Amino acid sequence: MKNKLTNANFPMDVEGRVYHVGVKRGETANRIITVGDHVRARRIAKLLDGPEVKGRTVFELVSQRGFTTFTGTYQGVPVSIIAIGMGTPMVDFLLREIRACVEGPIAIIRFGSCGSLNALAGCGDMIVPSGAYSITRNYDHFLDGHDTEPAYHFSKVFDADPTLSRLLAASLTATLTANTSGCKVITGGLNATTDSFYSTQGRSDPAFRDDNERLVEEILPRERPGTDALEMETAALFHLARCANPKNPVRAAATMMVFANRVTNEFITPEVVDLLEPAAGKAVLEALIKVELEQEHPEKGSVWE
Ligand code: R1P
Ligand code: URA
Repeated sequence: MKNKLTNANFPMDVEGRVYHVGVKRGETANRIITVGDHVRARRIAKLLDGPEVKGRTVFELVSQRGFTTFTGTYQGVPVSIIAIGMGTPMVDFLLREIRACVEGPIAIIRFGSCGSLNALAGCGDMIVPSGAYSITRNYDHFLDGHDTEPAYHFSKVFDADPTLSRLLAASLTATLTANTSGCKVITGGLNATTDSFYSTQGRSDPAFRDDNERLVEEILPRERPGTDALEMETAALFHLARCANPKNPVRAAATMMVFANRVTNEFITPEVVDLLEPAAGKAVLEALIKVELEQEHPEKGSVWE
């Protein structure tokens, strides 16, 4: 049997499920945490209300395209946690498809990992950026006769939602000070979102021509001073939130765990990740349920009812 497409611009199946994330109306909340790693998503989902609150069970859906959605309530407030994998195309799928399934405003926090360019932000610390920009590889530079063009392009900065970011920073500071030893929360700097973990993050690889030897130490500080973090999704989220129809706004903020310090070359240990992820995840949930959302429309027949 063929699926009937109700809208050629926005394919959904006969049940109203979006094509990649796989959810339908009532399976995602207006408040969303998005992460890369599905193990991290499951860890956070364990903090959601259980059967002791109105007999609730957490809804879970793994889509064929690798998106994992958990929806339930946290302290009685509907929230979704969605693991998307890596990279900006996945952010585009996520935000557009969730928008098509959720009525009213959306608040979304990305809870990711990053490489730190700030000597003060060591492994296990948290960064809450005030804005994000993209660094993308200029394919043309690598064509014969075009190597005078810059090899990498820097976008302008897209701001995080200031209220959501303030709530997030305050919540992380309060929770992490109580739960982990000596974890710092670094606020106010920028995040660079790259289209590669390797070339655009200045990691040299003799297997390929990347022309990136000066990118991180020299070009980036000159182009965008005050950059604390390098990762692969946040600028796409802030950019698309800004482009959302104002009748149906999207408020977006982000926080990143420092997994690699690019100044000192340290890398986080699994033991620190095991301690940090649930503690920071709790802080992110607490910030997310505090932000005020105008005209929240609880969906009839939703999975959290
Ligand atoms: C690269 O290892 C991945 O880690 C970071 C980057 O943005 C990229 O997705 O975030 P996550 O840990 O959320 O996946
Ligand atoms: N995620 C990234 O994108 N880069 C790092 O160095 C670490 C985590």
